Amino acid sequence: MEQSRLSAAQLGITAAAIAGDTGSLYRMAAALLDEGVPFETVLFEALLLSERDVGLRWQAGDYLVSEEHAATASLETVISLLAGSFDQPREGSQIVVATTQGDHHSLPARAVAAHLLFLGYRTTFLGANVLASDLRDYLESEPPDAVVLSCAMTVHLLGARDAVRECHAVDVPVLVGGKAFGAEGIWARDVGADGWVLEAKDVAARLQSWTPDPRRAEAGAKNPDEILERVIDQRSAVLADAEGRLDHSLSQPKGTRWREELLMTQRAVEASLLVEDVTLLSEFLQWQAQTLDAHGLTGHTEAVASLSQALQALVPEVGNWIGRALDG
Ligand code: B12
Repeated sequence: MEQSRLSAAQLGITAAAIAGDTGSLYRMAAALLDEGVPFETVLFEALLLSERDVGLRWQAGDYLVSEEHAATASLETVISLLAGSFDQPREGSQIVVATTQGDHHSLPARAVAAHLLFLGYRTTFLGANVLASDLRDYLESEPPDAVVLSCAMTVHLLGARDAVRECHAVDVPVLVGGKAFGAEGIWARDVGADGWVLEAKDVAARLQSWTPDPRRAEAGAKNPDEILERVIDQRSAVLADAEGRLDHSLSQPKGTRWREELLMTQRAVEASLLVEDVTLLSEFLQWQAQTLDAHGLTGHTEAVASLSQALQALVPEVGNWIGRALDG
């Protein structure tokens, strides 16, 4: 299919998505399929690319959060409708697809599950924010050939490590993907993944070619050391201490937004300590500063300083970690 036709279709799909017009969006996707456009192309180069565009344009301030929500909900509904039109095969490889605990970014994983089902895999999609213990319970009853684990944000990497550990405990290999694993998937090995894939559309090909060894992957994985365990134990005390310090340093009342930002920063500190890579925290702090600035919120420096001082006071061993990340 010529690229111009596909780009035109994608523009129409994005417009319908932003308008929350799921019916038109579905009809556009169905029309492409009727024209003989491969399912993968409709899924990854029309529907998912629209989401990526919406995400980037929201980030640039062109779209409201509510418009991004409308678009995501419409695209997710249409992908579910298309997936619902494929019968679950009675036999063949069995794959469980899940989004990491704490992570609500389920759309890419839903698209991966739809694609695998289309290709004839017995596929189960467990949705967003799947607790590692729940994932284990699900696998224990009928261990699948593999788990595909999605994670969009580095702040959820400890959750990804927990999920991989639980999968390996029942000898199920894990293929991971999503922005959380860093460029080139540098942090995938640290969470014990048996494989990493950059693009959602390439999962099926990797499942065909990989030779996972869960025991070897688990042996190479990182686990929280004694100091990180203490940081995790002290989470609420550190947060309360940091909030107290922030109250004194901010001129205007801080509101709940700062609590969310402090919580996310704490998780980024923990994730960077798990993978023993301060650049993870540097990248997070840079993104946070830019995003808060784009949203007209001042006080990022004070917030980061208050968290750094709270860590210094309660877990002195990591007191300079934020400082090192800021030095970049
Ligand atoms: C939609 C969305 C949401 C929706 C998700 C709804 C849903 N059902 O999925 C909702 C509203 C829930 C949400 C919430 C939040 N979000 Co959000 N979200 C997005 C958004 C706009 C699009 C994500 C998406 O699906 N993109 C489409 C995919 C296809 O594109 P992609 O990620 O580039 O994926 C490609 C590859 O990475 C890879 N890939 C991606 N996932 C996977 C998975 C597998 C298995 C594989 C193999 C490959 C793979 O393949 C894809 C295409 O080929 C992004 C912005 C963006 N630019 O991506 C922000 C974004 C991810 N969100 C962000 C944030 C901060 C949040 C919130 C904290 C906001 C808040 N303050 O509440 C919350 C956190 C909720 C939580 N606990 O997870 C930040 C994360 C930044 C960071 N530091 O990591 C982003 C980047 C926005 C931004 N620029 O600031 N979000």
